[in-house]
Amino acid sequence: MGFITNIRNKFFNNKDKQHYLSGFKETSRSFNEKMRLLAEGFTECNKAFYEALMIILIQSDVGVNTSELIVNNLKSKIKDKKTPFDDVVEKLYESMAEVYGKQGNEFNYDFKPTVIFVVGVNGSGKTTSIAKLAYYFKQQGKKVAVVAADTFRAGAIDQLAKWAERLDIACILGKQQRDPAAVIVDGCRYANENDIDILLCDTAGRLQNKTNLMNELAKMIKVAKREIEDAPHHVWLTIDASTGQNGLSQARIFTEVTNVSGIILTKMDGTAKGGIILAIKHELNIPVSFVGFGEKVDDLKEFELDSYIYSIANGIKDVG
Ligand SMILES: Nc1nc2c(ncn2[C@@H]2O[C@H](COP(=O)(O)OP(=O)(O)OP(=O)(O)O)[C@@H](O)[C@H]2O)c(=O)[nH]1
Ligand SMILES: [Mg+2]
Repeated sequence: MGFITNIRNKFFNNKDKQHYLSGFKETSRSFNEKMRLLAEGFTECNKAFYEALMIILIQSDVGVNTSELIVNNLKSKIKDKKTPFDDVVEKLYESMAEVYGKQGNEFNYDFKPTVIFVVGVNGSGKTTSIAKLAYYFKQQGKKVAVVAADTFRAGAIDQLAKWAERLDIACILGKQQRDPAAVIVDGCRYANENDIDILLCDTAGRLQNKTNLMNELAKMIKVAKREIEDAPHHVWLTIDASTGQNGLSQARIFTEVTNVSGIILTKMDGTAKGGIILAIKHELNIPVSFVGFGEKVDDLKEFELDSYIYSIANGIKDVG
C-alpha cells in the first residue's frame, strides 16, 4: 500500500478534516500547481529534477535546510532514475513526514492547575489563541481561567476580558503598566483558590530588546513557580504562518530565552506558506501543537502530521 493510501483513512477519521482542507487549500493549490509544471517536463530523476524540486519546496516556505534534508531523503528512496513521476511524488510526501519525525505534541494536563504561558511576537495571535484554547479546554469539561499579563499594550487587557466574558470564564486582570509578574501571581492564586484546571496566561510580545524580554519572562516564570509547583507547565509560542520564514526567525528569540514546549501556528487560513510547519519542527525542534485556521473561537485545531500531509497532497481533489 502506498503512503498516501495509508494516511487517507486517518485523515477521513479526523474530526477536523474540513478545517484542514480549507486551511491548507492555498498551500495545496500552489504546491500542486508547481508540481504539475514539474511533471510536464519530467523525464527522469536527474540532478535538474531534484534542483527544481528543491526550489518548489523552498517556495512553499519549507526553508533551505529542511528542503535539502527532504530531497536527500527522497533521493535515498529512489533506486531507479526512471521511477514514474507519481511514484516519486508519493515518496516525496513520505520523505516530508519522515523529516518531520515524531509528532511529539502530547501534553500532560494532569497538574492542578496546569499553567500555560503563551508567548510570541506582536500580533502573532497570542490573545486570540488564548481565547481559542480556553474554548478548547472548556469543551473538554475543564475549568479554565485566563490571565491578562500583557500590561504593555493599551487595549490588550480589554481584548482578553471581552473574550473571557463571551466564553463565560474568569479573567484575572492587570492594570496597564502594572508589573506583569504581579498579575501572574494574582492569576496563580486565583487558580489555586477556585479549583481551576487550566490557567492560560497572555503575555506581551515586544521584541525590541532581548535582555528585557528575557528578564520579564524569567520573572514571570519565577513567580509562577513560587505560587504553583513546576509552573508554567507548558510554554507555547505563537508563530504567524503568513509571515513565513521571517516570522520563524523572529520567533526563534523566544526559544532562546525560554523553554518553549509547543508551537501554535496561527493564520494558516488564506496563506500558501504551509511548508513552514516542516521548517519549524526541523529548525526549532519543537512540535507544532495547534494550528489556527481562522478568527473564530473554534478555529484552533490540534496538529496532526498525516492529515496535514494528506491535505496538501490530495486537498485539491477532496475540496473539488
Ligand atoms: N485569519 C486569522 N486571523 C487570526 C488568527 N489568529 C489570530 N488572528 C488575528 O490576528 C490579529 C492579531 O491577533 P492577536 O491575538 O491580537 O495577537 P497578539 O499576539 O495577542 O498581539 P499583541 O497583543 O499585539 O502582541 C487579530 O486580528 C486576530 O483576529 C488565525 O488563525 N486566522
Ligand atoms: Mg495580545
